[in-house]
Amino acid sequence: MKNLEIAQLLYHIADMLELQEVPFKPQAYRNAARSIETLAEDIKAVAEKGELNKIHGVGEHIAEKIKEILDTGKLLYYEKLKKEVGMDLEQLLRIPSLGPKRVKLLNKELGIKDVAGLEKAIKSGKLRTIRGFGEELEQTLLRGIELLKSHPHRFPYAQALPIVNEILSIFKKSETVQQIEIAGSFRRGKETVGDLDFLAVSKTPEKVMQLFTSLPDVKEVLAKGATKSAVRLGNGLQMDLRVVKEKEFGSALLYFIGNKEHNIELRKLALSKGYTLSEYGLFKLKGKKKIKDKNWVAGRTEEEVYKKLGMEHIPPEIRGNRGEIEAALKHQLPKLITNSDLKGLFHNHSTWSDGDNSLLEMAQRAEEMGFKFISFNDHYSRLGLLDPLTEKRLSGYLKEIEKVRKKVGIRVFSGIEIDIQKDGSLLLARNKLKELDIVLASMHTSLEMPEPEMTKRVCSALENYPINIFGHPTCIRFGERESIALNLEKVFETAKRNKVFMEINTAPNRMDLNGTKVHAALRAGCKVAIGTDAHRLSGLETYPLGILCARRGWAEKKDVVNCWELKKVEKELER
Ligand code: DGT
Ligand code: CA
Ligand code: CA
Ligand code: ZN
Repeated sequence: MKNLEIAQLLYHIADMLELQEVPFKPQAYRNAARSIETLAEDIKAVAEKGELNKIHGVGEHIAEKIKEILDTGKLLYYEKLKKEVGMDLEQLLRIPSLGPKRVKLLNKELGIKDVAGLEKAIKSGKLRTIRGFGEELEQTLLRGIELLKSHPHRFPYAQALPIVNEILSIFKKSETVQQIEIAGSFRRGKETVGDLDFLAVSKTPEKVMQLFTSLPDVKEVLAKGATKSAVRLGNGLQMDLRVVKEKEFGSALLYFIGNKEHNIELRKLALSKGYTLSEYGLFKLKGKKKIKDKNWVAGRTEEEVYKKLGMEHIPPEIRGNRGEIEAALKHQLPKLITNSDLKGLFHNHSTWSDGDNSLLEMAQRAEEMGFKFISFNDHYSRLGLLDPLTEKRLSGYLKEIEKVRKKVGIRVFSGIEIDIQKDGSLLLARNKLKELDIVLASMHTSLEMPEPEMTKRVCSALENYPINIFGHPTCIRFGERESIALNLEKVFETAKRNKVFMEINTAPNRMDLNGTKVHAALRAGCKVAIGTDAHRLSGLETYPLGILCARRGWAEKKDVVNCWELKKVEKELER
């Protein structure tokens, strides 16, 4: 499934057009990209039906370009733009605080073309000769460059998900394997993955290797051995596959699910209990003698290994050496939430702002999906987005929500998504905001502020307005921009005091807050709310991504507003 890949390419085109100061087109490309990244259906299938231009925001022109990518694997228009721009814009824009405007200025003034050039300009002190580029910004940029170097390209979880499902199903159908599972960061539900790690048990490993290295999307075979191979797919994603013995499958899974820190701690624990643990199994230590088969005590399943070590089975999402081993030894692991614990979905859009479906259609779908409530948070804004809610249209919107309430059997919360302005103010007064069930505040503009100002902006909004949810807190968009500079510790503290819930936004290119940040938010005493940020019916189906983030953050039902009884939700929303 190439949806996210194509969406990202369209975003890159938008950036390049913006740099060239082409009017309107960048927004058109971004709108199309946004629709495609939340499309539930495989875009290839949509193209085959000839229905590309039925996707919201995809007109004749963009549809043709998508077809070209699907048919030929590349896009000449994109290549041409890249040449014209003559810069490594993709990489440069991944640095926090750098937008098209600044990149253009850097290119004009200092001839900077790529990240290396930027780093040189900072280190030689040339950067600060440009107006608007002070010492503080230099530091932010340097940090961003370091981050970029230490994090080579990673793939969003949502982009890897259909690939993983497809590969597992191909192998299961092929009957070359008795068991196959995905390990690594993907299995831990991490929001981005470096590569994919598969593990299998087979009586015919050579057939498994053959099938793996000749999968349809494989572009390059990096290694092909008797029991271990590595390939790279057309989109650049690398995948490893190992075949292990049936007796070792559990211990190998434990090892390859990781993470590394978890493995190291577990190994230490095993030693302290008179065992030695490796990917080959758990063995009883007998003096200083070499590890022997007859000393093998466990390894067939993960459960078996954990049990022998006297602990509960630890869910992969929380394996990170963040206290889970101690908790499992005391049989006090958190009761992590699951998909079926969700009673409702926050943060949804409709045709009242930039969504494709009506309020009624969205609410009915949520009801069909078995939810007990839905909250609408259409954009309330002044500029930028096409057709946002304004003070004038607000009453019409609320009246229609009133009508929808009579037609569905679930609770429909009224609300808006309102911009936190540069100075921390909102466009609506407190008393107006209080008329809404749920005020979700977030940021879409001026994202390049330095940390102290940004933190002040956010905290001041949370202090001074009756906000219920702080939306997509870090503003990260995979492949497009890094997290903004924000002191989350201060934000969590302020949010807790003001009873503001932190959002887990499940747009596939956001997953914001991510798992480790959810963990920090919960430890700071905050509650989290899963917001689907759905702009059409299919967007409602992204909620499992939020469950993953919540689980990685050790969230139990009490921590996640979506899991509460309606009465409690209503009470906690009151101001
Ligand atoms: P990624 O691919 O960067 O998203 O992250 P992972 O966690 O999938 O890392 P990867 O693919 O390098 O390795 C898969 C797992 O194998 C990792 O989670 C733990 C295990 N592993 C890899 N290298 C080591 C190591 O040096 N020591 C230990 N104890 N475990 C390792
Ligand atoms: Ca991996
Ligand atoms: Ca790997
Ligand atoms: Zn938003």
